[in-house]
Amino acid sequence: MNNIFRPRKRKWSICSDNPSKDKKLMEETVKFVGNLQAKGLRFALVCARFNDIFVSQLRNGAIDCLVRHGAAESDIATAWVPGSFEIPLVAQRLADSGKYDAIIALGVVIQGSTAHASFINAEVSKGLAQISLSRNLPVIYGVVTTENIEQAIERSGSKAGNRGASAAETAIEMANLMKVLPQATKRK
Ligand code: INI
Repeated sequence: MNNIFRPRKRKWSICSDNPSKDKKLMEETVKFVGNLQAKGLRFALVCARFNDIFVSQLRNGAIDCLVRHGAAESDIATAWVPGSFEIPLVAQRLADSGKYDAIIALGVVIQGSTAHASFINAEVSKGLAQISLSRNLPVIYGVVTTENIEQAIERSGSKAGNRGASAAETAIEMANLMKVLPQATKRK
């Protein structure tokens, strides 16, 4: 029987017989890592006013995180949009300005009795991913999608942390990672 189609005998992953050699090999690999130093980086927050009581908390968490990691307040801009559905268009404009190292989208979409929220979520996540890839810029998804108000409370600065702060941390790491990655060019 061809090797490729032979059933695997082991059900678990293969363990090395020389871990220290493996460790050394791993240390010699090229690594691209984004650090968490935000000094000198510029950020734009795009915040939805809908469910503002929660979004403001996400924004506070994001700004607090950016500043604690060294960002200057004057390097943080905020654009407010009516609802989460409007976030992608404004994120795209800010991305095209070339002024920011990362964009952070903040909103809270709470599921109601209709499918309205699901449609918003699908468009926002797709839109932000598209902008990020087409503009080659970190566009961070800090939109909280919940089934009810309690879950929104939990994610905007209480039991489940602050999703604005974690989005900001992701933005810092991604902005720095983009700086150390090789420039886009033809494969050598
Ligand atoms: N926008 C939100 O940000 N969160 C929601 O929970 C929400 N719901 O449930 O309706 C919401 N709707 C408004 C939407 O984002 C647009 O602003 C509106 O449809 C106009 O385009």
